[in-house]
Amino acid sequence: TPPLQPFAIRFGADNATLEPQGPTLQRRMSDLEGLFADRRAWEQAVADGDPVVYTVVSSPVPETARELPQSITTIFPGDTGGEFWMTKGHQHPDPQGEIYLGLEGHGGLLLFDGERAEWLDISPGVIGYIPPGWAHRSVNVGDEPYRFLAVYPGSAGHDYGWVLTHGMGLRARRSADRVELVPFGTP
Ligand code: S6P
Ligand code: ZN
Repeated sequence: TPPLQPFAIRFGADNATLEPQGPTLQRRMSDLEGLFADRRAWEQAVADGDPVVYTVVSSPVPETARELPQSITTIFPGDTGGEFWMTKGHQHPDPQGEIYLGLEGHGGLLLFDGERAEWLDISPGVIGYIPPGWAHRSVNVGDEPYRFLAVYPGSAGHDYGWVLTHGMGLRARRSADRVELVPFGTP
């Protein structure tokens, strides 16, 4: 693919869309198998309407080498077995950095390099930096939709299997009115 020509991309009025827009995707509860600690609660949520947990809308910039795609992720509020709704999480097979810019709501960026886990609070106006080699997952810890803009190298790729094998180091659980971070193995 030849490089694109320069062009402007605008946020929609609700910060949930991009104009012009490229591919979009929706991930439902059934797409998140094996990710929540409480499998029975996950099965119940799938049986109970299989809700949309998050959506991703992308700009038209393609995921190809040397391009710099962007996307807005919207995670809806909720928890499954006490674990806040979250993205699947992934590693970049080609270790390259990425940034997230908080747009709406209140979330967390969970980072795991296979040994160390880090948690960054993300609210509107905050940039979270994801260094090369750190798997990343986003979590909505509020009671409204959490939205962020991601900007990432087009050749970074997405490895979802890595998270299934290695976990993410920590889980974010609802505890009274706050977020409790617990070790990954804790049921
Ligand atoms: C891409 C970037 C985000 C995520 C999106 C959904 O590198 O990190 O656009 O793809 O937040 O998360 P996931 O884990 O389902 O790809
Ligand atoms: Zn990524």
